[in-house]
Amino acid sequence: MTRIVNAAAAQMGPISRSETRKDTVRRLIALMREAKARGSDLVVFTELALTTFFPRWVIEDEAELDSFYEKEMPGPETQPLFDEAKRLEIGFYLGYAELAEEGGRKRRFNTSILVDRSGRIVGKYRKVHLPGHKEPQPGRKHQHLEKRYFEPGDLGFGVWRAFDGVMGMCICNDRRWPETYRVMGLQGVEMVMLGYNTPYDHTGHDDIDSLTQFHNHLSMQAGAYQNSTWVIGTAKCGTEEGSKMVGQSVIVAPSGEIVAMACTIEDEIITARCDLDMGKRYRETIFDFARHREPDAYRLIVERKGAVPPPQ
Ligand code: CDV
Repeated sequence: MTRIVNAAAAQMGPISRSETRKDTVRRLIALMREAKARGSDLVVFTELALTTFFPRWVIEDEAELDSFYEKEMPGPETQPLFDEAKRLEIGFYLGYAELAEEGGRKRRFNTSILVDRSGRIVGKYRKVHLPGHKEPQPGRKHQHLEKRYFEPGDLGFGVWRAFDGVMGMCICNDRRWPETYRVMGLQGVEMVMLGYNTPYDHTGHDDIDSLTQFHNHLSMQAGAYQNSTWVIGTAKCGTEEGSKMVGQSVIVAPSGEIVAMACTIEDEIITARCDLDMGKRYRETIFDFARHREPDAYRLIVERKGAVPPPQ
């Protein structure tokens, strides 16, 4: 019996600072309807899909900063998205800024959730790899202050049984780190969903930044292939508040091949018929972890840290 997930990536063009939550949710619902009309069971929205990418600014006023975060999920403004998903019987991944009251203090995370076809939240993930800085960097046209506005995620890289398979989540910069996929791969992940906001000028080095599109795909294709999993990567892109961000949202097969890719830098749905059993062929041969991985050897190298003789 084959296990097929008809999946969609819902790429978004820019969200301006003045766009209301209500308007953004309306955009997400329009994308969700299109995904459903094209036969999708699951739609993957982007990172921080409810607001502009606010870590590009220093925001001193706490009330203003709080306005970019969700205090509950669903809340009054996001409930319509859940209602529509339930009505359409379509699942979704959604990235958003989370404001939690835990241990008597405010905690801020860059979060994603997985919602099933009945509108129920089945999984939650908090971004682990936070790029950028805590303090504004002099001379930068756009800041990247994720370290100022979020704590590193404290939920690890879990996987969830849903959509007839083993589903995983990560967010944006996580996609560049092999550990992200491997921790999920070791738990048998079959589909990794992620959203991203990737400005072209993210390192300030022209030689690196000119490869932004290449590195975007390279990391997702490698993660998919090396862990025998589907990867769905959804961009927020175009020029948002003067910051140019990469598009090229993709659906990547366990072979590492891109099977669908966005061709605009606007709101756009891409879809693919994802056979969850496709990864099995890789997991049972070239990437049979039980037969071919050598965890003891990896540990030896890590434990010998510092033991390598310095160059003569
Ligand atoms: N939102 C992100 O995590 N962006 C980073 C950029 C800053 C490098 C990314 O990895 O795409």
